[in-house]
Amino acid sequence: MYNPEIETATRAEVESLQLSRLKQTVKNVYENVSFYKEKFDELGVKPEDVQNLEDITKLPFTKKQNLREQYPFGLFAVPMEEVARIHGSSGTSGKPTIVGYTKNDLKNWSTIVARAIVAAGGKKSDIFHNAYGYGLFTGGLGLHSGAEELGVATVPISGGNTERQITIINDFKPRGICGTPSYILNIAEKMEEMGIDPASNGLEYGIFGAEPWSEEMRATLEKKLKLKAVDIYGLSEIMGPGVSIECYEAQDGLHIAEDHFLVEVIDPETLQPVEDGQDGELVFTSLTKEALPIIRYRTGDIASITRDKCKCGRTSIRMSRVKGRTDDMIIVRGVNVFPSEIERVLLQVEGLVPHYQIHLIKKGTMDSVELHVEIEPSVYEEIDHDLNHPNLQKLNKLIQHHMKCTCLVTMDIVFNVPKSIPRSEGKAIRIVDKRNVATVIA
Ligand code: DLL
Repeated sequence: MYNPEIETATRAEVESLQLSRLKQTVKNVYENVSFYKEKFDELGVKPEDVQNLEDITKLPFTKKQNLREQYPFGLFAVPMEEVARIHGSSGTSGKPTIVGYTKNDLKNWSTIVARAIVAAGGKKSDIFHNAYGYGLFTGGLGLHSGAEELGVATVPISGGNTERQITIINDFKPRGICGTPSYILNIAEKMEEMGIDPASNGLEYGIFGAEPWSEEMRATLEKKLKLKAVDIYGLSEIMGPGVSIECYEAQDGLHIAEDHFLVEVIDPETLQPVEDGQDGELVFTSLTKEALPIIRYRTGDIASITRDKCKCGRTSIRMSRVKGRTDDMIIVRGVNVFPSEIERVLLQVEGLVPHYQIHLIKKGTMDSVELHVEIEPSVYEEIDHDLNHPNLQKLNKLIQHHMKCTCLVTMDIVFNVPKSIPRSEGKAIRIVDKRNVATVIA
């Protein structure tokens, strides 16, 4: 472990640290961020009203919309001379959400990510290939700073230019790699096309996240690349990558860095807490951030938490894989379904490659869903490039059947020829909304 004292602390120790940091954070936002002062005053709550962790429920929520309204720096709690870096997340439309870090914030973040890399199986002696995009996106620099803090030899390749990535991987033989699962899959496939066995690169662990992915995608990546794939979660508003990470030993739930982030899980409709083990919306409060402290941030991400012991010995609360975002959930004839659930089913169907897109269309006045899947090249040969081939009709029925049994939805299946579904170089675009103009929901 990178920091065993914190990572194996007792619940009482963690909660006592959280409470003192929470009190400090609440006082800080009340005194330094007018948005929070107004919100607190509206609710009639004062910083002194927070005397234990449960008192957090007295505080207002923060939403992405609030950050947008305060664009770019309205929620910053420090003057610009104390801000050492600015990041942002690209929204689905309009301006990005802007976040800032003081030097201390950056130090904390890199320590948290160093800890995460060790949890994922990383060692100081590693070469570490970082295929997350560098730039306003927090993925590239977030992993980079953590890897540097740990002292691994970091390759700051960023996303894109896949052939060059492959040459570098082949020549440098990194032990660790990180990137979005969809982009790493893209790299692995390109290797196959180039006649390189992705399993032959000596990779031992992969740190994948920044987008929803399924256990089936994990199995695909682990098999193709012969590595252990762990899930890393985070969001710019809270910090960036490293809010939580799975451990190499168990790969069973993501350990939350609770010394820096306080987690709640709420019902997105009633806003009331849900029981451990129940799915709900993740809500985080930052406990140490200086430039952009944030209170009860509604992430829109659906997951559950557990306090059960993990076999790795870490004592933190763990969150489940993120099922999806509330705003990515599609409703097909009254049934709610997340793209990741569709992915789970698709990846079990033989004859398809693990790339797909969900198109929302209008049929007359009704909303309808087309599931675009891509045929494996060998199958495409077998059916003589004929998309009306009876074998495809059989496959169509099979997919429909699985969708109906597992996701409880009926949708039209559209077969695409090999290599025609766009490949990701960062976060994959899974939903294409064609109901009005051709807008894309990223
Ligand atoms: O995606 C930070 C990050 C970078 C995380 C690299 C992991 C690795 P944003 O661009 O602000 O930040 O997007 C945050 O991405 O609210 C989730 O909806 C989604 N997300 C992030 N990690 C995961 C994950 C980065 N492991 C949004 N599984 C979050 C599912 C994830 N969704």
